[in-house]
Amino acid sequence: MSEQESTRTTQTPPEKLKTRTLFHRKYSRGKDGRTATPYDEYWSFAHAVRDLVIDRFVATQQHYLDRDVKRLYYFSMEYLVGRLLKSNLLALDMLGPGREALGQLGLNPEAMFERDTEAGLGNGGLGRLAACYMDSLATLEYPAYGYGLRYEHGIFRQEFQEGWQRERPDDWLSTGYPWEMVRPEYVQPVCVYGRLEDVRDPHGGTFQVWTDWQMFEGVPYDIPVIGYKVNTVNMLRLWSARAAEGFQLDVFNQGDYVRAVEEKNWAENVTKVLYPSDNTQAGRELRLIQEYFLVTCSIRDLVRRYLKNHHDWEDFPEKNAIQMNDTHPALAVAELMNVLCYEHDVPWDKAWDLTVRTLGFTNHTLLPEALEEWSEDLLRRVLPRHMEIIYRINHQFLQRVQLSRPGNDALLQKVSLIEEGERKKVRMAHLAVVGSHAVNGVSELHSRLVRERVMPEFADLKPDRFINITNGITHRRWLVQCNPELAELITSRIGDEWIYDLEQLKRLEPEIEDPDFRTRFLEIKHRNKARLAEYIHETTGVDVPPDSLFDVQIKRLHMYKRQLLNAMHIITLYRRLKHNPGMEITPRTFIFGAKAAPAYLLAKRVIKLINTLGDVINKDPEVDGRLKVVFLPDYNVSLAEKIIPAADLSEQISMAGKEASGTGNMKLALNGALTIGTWDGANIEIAEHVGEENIFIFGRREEEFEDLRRDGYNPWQYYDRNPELKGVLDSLKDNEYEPEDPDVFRELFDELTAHGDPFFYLADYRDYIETQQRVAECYRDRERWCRATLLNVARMGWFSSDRAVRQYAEKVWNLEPVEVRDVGRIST
Ligand code: T68
Repeated sequence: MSEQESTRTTQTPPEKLKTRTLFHRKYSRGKDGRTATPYDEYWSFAHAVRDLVIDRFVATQQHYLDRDVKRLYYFSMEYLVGRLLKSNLLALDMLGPGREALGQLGLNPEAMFERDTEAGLGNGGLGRLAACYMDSLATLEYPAYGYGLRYEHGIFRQEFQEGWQRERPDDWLSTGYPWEMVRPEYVQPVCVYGRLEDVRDPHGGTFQVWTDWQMFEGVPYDIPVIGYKVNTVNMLRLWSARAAEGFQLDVFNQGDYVRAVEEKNWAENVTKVLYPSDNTQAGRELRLIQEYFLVTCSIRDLVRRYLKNHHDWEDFPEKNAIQMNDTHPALAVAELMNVLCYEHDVPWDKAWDLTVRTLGFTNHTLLPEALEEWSEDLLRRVLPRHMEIIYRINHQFLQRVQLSRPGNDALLQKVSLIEEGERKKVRMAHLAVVGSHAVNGVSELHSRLVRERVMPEFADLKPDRFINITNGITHRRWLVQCNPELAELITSRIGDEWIYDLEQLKRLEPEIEDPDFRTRFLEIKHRNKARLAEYIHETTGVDVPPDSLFDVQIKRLHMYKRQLLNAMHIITLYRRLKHNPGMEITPRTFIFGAKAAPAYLLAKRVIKLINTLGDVINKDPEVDGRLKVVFLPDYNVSLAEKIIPAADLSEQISMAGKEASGTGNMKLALNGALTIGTWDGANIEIAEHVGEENIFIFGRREEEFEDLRRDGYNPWQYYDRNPELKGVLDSLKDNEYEPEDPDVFRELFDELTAHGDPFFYLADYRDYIETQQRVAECYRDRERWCRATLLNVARMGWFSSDRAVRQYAEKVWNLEPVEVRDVGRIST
């Protein structure tokens, strides 16, 4: 096909897509209609869609360059992108034409969307937040780049074997990934290890050079990020590690071929695999190298871009903002200093001023086990120059502290970047706070706790630096795309303005009084549930009644998130039914999705327990289908898109003070699920927005746990005083559910009793069970339930990531949107 032919404007959008698909089938895949596999068809169609954005992509980048705009660089070790075929079509306003084109080609659109590769380059909320923000940034026309790592293996695939989690490698790249474009011309060199050596300068002084390092390279792969119905196409640039060209030539030349190839392999290991733990620090050398690799490649890349238009450093913070997604990229503080001072001869104090004005830091957790600290030995061995830089930053910082709060040695120890002790450690959160002009938490409560509990000394020294920006979600994926019928119903009532400005959903409120509106909403929910029930049947063989209350807990498995408390509710109901099989009960289907970190044995035991409960309860004739328990394997973004539109009840039951924000809570409420939740993270703000009468909040508040702890919390007291709770716990101890292995749940029992119940399950148990009772009663009153869910939908607009990103732009990045107008010919 000639260039002219491919850009002919007389073709309709479906025709154009069809022509391009056939073109790629032939010229990219070398296939025809007889030989093409379903994968070839998918690949060709995906490329056809990709072709449609290229003009905008090129125009956007050119526009940024010509106007020399300020850019945001989002640094994140994780991006849970999910599938892109449908979302890209949606952003291009081509979902209908896309379906039509596929139909004309004799292909099934839904099967094609299911075949689309899911990029699972993250663990949970933090990675998914990064993906939501990329979407909002492009849609709101902010000049922004995501920088991350192209892990060869993303988050593991989860299978169950006799109820136990088994991990399998995720091979997302094995068949090629159609959305990426490799850019070998922007390769960056990376140095690690080696030592600092004193060298004499010509004036008789000495300076230090970093020598004997090992070098490898970062190769960038770009994924376009398409703004919704705008010309802006930003990019996510992911770095892949490889041996440097001409690598170890000397070793090759010495004839030690095998060793040379082994070392080549070493470099390629750097981006081999995503560390699969959320909210814990891996503490491994390779992880440190990954973090540095991200930071050094990205900083060198953005500095290169800056120097295209600039000859000095004065404007650097006016043209660049870097956001550190947690402390994982906190070495950016030291690396920016390294690049400015040692490679571009910027004087130290000047470089420090530029660095602080450029960087921002988001904290996502208060859990002590997640706060990153690297041993000084390790950091010095891997990055000797950076260790020196960190010492110098610390020295200057402590000097300033001493000036403003003289004679307070305890304070100096507390805020130091270095934790003294037998083995010194570098506190990455301190490095990030000292090196940034803004530090934010991700919900009101969490930001307050960052200030008051984690870093009170810093908050006292730099009160203006600490701010809050509550998380948000992209409603384009999490409503328009995953729940198209609800989206259409909304549009039929209030027009489609809400897709651009989610707060417009408020205009739905008067509609709620219309019985026809409510009926249609209930019908949609029912269809979504029936579809999910079908999926559950296909994947687990369990039949669940679509009329039952779909009670959903989907998130990483963690003791603080308390999936086990949910399981204790299931056991409570089951035991009640066994004692009184004729009792009235609201039929419920409990749906779980969660991966446990492979080394988190207690969490894996909770998975085993829930699977065991499912095995027992689902086939117990006395239960008679009134309770069902399913644990869907391999929870990921695509599965979330199936579950969320079908949920009735959203379980957000973490111990208060532990869940920094949560974002699943927002997605579920937006899709018409009611929340049962604790006073934690963004739940509190959701309650404020939807009204406390439209959400089920229970349990103790964060301050109450502090008091309980101080007064000596004793879980046995709860055990002894509440016979129903005792029965539930004893059934775990004695394992009434899997008699062949009598001790399998003993550890869970011990955790909640002898080990002190660190997440206060027993303290919240009674209120949880009573609140669940209220949920069950409310659900029976279909009218009341329906009004409450619709009020949730109508009042969740504030939780859009568009709002969150605007707040970052204003409060942290000082960033303006830029309309990309002159695209030339757009090929859609
Ligand atoms: C989550 N954190 C918070 N961490 O738990 C959640 N950690 O409350 C919040 O809504 C979300 O961040 C977004 O702000 C994580 O997801 C990780 O995944 C993680 C990964 C590696 C190391 C530590």
